[in-house]
Amino acid sequence: MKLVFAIVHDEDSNILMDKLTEKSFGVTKLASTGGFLKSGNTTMIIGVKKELVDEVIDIIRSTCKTRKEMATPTPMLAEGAGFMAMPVEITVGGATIFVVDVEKYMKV
Ligand code: 2BA
Repeated sequence: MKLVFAIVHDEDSNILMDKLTEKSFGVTKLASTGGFLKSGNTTMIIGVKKELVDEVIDIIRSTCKTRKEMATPTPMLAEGAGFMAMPVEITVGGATIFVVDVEKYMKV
């Protein structure tokens, strides 16, 4: 058993949940916040048999798009005194995925 954590864009989250549940994967959706942009994103938790992890990742890959977003560096990140922070373009997503082993899985 594996646990897949997928951090995705809010706009992709509902369609991703629909596609996963259509294929009978169990999924839990959590509201989360990215540390860098300090804006909302969505974390999906999917418990799945080891041999089905790649199928889950394929669904995530085909659903979650990369996006360009603007971010303004904080003064701590800026170099030099009197720095005027200018927004910079960054690429976010499609998805940041972690796959971890599950020691025990039960429903009681
Ligand atoms: P955020 O932390 O808000 O990061 C949003 C995007 O900002 C990142 O997209 C990346 O393009 C950029 N970024 C992040 N840290 C940066 C830095 N120190 N300097 C310059 N640009 C930076 P993604 O890499 O696609 O990450 C999307 C979201 O996935 C992140 O939102 C965070 O919530 C999560 N994430 C990414 N890597 C993670 C990790 N190693 N552990 C936990 N969560 C992670």
